[in-house]
Amino acid sequence: MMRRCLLLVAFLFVPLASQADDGYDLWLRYDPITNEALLEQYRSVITEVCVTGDSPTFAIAGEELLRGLQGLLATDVPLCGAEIQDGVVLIGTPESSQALAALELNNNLRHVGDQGYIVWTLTVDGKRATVIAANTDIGVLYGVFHYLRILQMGQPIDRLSVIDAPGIDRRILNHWDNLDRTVERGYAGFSLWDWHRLPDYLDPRYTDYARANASIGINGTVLTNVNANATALTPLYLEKVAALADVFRPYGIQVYLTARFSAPIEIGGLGTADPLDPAVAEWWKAKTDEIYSYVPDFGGFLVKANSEGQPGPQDYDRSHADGANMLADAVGPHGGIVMWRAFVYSNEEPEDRAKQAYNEFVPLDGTFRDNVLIQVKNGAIDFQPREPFHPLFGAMTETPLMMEFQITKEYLGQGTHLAYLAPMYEEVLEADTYARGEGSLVAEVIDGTLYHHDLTAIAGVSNIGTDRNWSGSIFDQANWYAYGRLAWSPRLGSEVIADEWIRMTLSRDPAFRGPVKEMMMTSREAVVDYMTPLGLHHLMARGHHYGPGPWVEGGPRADWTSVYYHRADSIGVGFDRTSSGSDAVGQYFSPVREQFDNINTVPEEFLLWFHHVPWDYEMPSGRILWDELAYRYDRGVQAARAMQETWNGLEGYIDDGRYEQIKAFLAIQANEAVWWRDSSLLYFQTFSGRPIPEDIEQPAHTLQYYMSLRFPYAPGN
Ligand code: BDP
Repeated sequence: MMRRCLLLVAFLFVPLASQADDGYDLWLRYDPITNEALLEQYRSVITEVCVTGDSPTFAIAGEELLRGLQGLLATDVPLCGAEIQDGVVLIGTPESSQALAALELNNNLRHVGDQGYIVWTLTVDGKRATVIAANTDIGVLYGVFHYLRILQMGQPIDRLSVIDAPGIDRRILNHWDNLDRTVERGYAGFSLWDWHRLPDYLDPRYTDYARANASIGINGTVLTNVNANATALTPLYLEKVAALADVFRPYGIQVYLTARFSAPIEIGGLGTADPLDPAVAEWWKAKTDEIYSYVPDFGGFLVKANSEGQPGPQDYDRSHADGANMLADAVGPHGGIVMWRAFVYSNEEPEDRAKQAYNEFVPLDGTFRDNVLIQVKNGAIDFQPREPFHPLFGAMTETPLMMEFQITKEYLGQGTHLAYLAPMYEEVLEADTYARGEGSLVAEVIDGTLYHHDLTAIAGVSNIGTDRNWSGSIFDQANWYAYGRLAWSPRLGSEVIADEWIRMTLSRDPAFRGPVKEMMMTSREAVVDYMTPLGLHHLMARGHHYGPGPWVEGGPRADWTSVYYHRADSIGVGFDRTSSGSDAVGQYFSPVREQFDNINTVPEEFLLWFHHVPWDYEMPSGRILWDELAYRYDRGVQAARAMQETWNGLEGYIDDGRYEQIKAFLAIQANEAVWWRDSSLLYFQTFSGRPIPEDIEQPAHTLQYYMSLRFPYAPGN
């Protein structure tokens, strides 16, 4: 009955060219399974592959399945013939396969929507089969990746009953890529988008990029920087955008662009960009129609407006809603959306920066078009090593909010430090806003369940560039991976994800996996400790943000200095955001508000975020604050050294190329942790006037030395 089996072209069976191991293959290595018993078991369950559809996406799914099986089982798995055999892996939809239609899977497929799938062990035409079925071909592709992950995880496959669908519909990467190929806050080389050679030259990496993203369920990409350039919207560039969209489409990836709000002036020849001016609205409509003529499934616009010098509706005394709605009306008829960023704060505004986004957006709730999402960073300041969840989550009931995480580690050690970010993402997603009483998690705001929104999305600021290993460092690949996995399943634990990534990317050897997982799981906390312990934040160097700069003051904006945030003086340190200070706590729901407001109940990790605390304040440990601060900084250093030591003991488990790079980067991290600790303590000591506890290593240099360091060409600026 399997007459629709697709004959895949023969080159699929050619072994992959062996490459120098530079990490290019990411988590899609499909290294042969070496456990003989497992291998035998898998080989007995899997005898052939049947691809029952014939779209480009089906072809990709079939190719991936064969490629994965060939790698993992170290044998060629044939395609099925007209009659299927025991052990067939059958992929398709009820439309593509009569056999699947006959199985009456519809009841189950009803639950998986247009992106989910089932992976089931079934009897098909009297034969033992593994069925990967979905309602759409993209669902099938996702199912194939899930199935291959099961094999890579070494799990049993003889009685599969997986049913899975994404928790969030739009899972998007935000590339802060400029048209000159520099990447704002990029630490992995230049932009992948070779604009100058597009559309005529299609770098094979575009395909590999799409494949890697599809493997973790990412289905959208904003190609351009939020600090936008209107040139990207001109025909010359739209043709290039269309070429990329054509490559990405069969992988289920939609393209989005950033819209520079002043584009009607800059490339449209108008005298204004006032969103309520009919000529402006007309211009955007025409421009949007033009974009859709190039990219029929264009996703929509991401907009940074009236923030950090970007133009916006407030330049014309209009609101964010006026601006967003004007664009929403333009993309709406085409099915597009607008992602309007809440990352707005103004230097002219005397209000605590942490409060400004909430103050701007909450009053606008209910005034946005249905196809507008507000894109909110995880915390109210800016992607710091640790921030309390943004008070906007839960505070807007009528408007869908989407999460913006940063995958690139602008504030967590940039291109070298190991900081596995999934625990940080998880911490925020699992935070309870109490917006509708206990159990109103941030994850439920984002996945639409809390306020019943159908439009759901999540964004991660990409850490991908032209470096051969994509992310600049091997461990940073894990953050791309983890972002995708959490975007698909926001409640999936960070430890599970670490486990997957290690097995798929590095090694399946338990003697290796255990210690490496431990390194990953403790890494982000180490960074918090040696950079910004106890709720300190925004203490990095000016501009490039590389390295410590707690002394940064003066300059164009107070809210771009460190002293604005730590407020150290002879009495103590920390930002008083309590009800008697800036009252940022007032933006949270009870009882979170009261918990943060009270120095006795505020979680220790947010102490100095919300409170200005005397140097001699007695901490729960029994130490005074100053000593505790010193121990936290030192704890971070010790943790960085411990990671280094662990890794140094793991030589031989993976190839030398990746091993040595990781080793060198961990050494950089350990050194820079010392730099952060010593310079920060020397600086804060000028206020506390107390000695660094004797049992902590004393700084090797003076404060003046640390303050004199300059890095004029640090990347990503
Ligand atoms: C900050 C970055 C800056 C971005 C800004 C943003 O330093 O480069 O433009 O966020 O998100 O963290 O708009």
